[in-house]
Amino acid sequence: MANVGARKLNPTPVAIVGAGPAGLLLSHLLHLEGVESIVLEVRTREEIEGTIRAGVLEQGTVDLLKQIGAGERLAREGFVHHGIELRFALRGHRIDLTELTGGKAITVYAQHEVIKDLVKARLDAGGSIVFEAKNVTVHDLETDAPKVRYEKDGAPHELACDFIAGCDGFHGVCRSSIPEALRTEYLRSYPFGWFGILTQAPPSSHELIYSLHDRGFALVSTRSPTIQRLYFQCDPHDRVEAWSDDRIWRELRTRLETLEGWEPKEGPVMQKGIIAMRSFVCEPMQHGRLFLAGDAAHIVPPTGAKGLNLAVADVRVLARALVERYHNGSDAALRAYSATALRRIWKAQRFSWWMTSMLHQFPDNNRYQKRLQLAELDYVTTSRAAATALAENYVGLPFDG
Ligand code: RFL
Ligand code: PHB
Repeated sequence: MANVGARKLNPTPVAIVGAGPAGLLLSHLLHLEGVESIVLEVRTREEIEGTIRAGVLEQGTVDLLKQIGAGERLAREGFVHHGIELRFALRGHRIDLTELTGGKAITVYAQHEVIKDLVKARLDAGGSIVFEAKNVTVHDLETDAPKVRYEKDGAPHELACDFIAGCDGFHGVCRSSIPEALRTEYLRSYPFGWFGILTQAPPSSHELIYSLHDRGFALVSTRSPTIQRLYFQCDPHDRVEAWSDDRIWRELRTRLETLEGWEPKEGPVMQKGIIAMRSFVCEPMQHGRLFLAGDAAHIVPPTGAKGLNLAVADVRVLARALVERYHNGSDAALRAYSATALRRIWKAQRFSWWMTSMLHQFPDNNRYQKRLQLAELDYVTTSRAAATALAENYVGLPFDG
């Protein structure tokens, strides 16, 4: 990487592509340390603030959002959960996250609410977010004067900067700007998807329920006292229209049944969709002056609730490295960015893969493998050591671990 120590500060030191959790948080973390940035987002503010995605925030994510002044509504409206339930063979088993991790918990607070809070924090601080930035391309990555080109309202723009952060998600343009010969991609696809619904109903449970049933996985989550989020394993090629409300609730009732006759609280389905499941990592996460963060560099299946939290962990490392660069003139942390971030990413990959493997029906699993799955669940719910391993991963590994 070329040295920028002697150069005058660029008017836009850091160009950030993508206003998801990664891009917005990076921009705010940098701002708080006196490093300015511009965020370029292809969608409108209404679209990014309305996209339904994740719901579970790790303890470290919550602590960080509070620390940077974007956690006030989260503290008021988020639901702190101290445990989760694993349900299999028609019985529920509680994992006490807080007791097993020495006081940590998770918070259920929708990703689009985090986005609203971060957009507000950026705009209140005078930050600049260019919405509807079309045809974004990144250039001269291997020089010390990289550029981002884009169109806004039909007019072309060129942004000169010192560094580019590719926070543009899995389908963005930044990752593919790293020459193919210089990156290695690791991919695992799963032979199923998740059918997700939002329903207008009271909570069915005060903690999340992850259930393995002969017919497949189901998950009970929540959003508010009146809106619930539930998922069930489905054929990834299934059609959303093939699922009427009646059929959805019949499937959920079956997959969540217990010996005591547990049933979810039902209501009208307000939104439904099918989510693909994959595990993916791109290495390295940097090329010249381009640094990837979040889904742009890696994807996990949602079973471990790690995607958003990993994006947060990445930009924390990246922000620190950029700040060190600007404050002390040292490139060391930037050079190490990919390797530092990947240590935690691969652990989250392992956890997400493990939760997914333990809790889903795989079409080619034979009887033997199905019994192993049940043995794994039995072990996790009866051994304190195994439950602790789940709990410490679920609430989130240390940022620097
Ligand atoms: P995002 O959120 O995809 O944001 C990328 C942004 O970049 C914009 N963009 C571009 N902008 C300019 N030019 C381009 N060419 C661009 N291309 C794209 C996009 O419009 C977008 O605004 O990536 P980021 O910031 O890395 O954040 C990642 C998280 O969004 C993702 O990992 C999570 O949603 C994953 N996830 C979960 N993560 C959790 O931590 N806990 C959960 O409980 C959880 N549940 C989930 C999930 C993801 C789900 N889906 C739909 C995949 C549940 C679901 C159903
Ligand atoms: C959610 O509430 O959307 C959610 C919860 C737990 C997961 C994934 C998604 O593992």
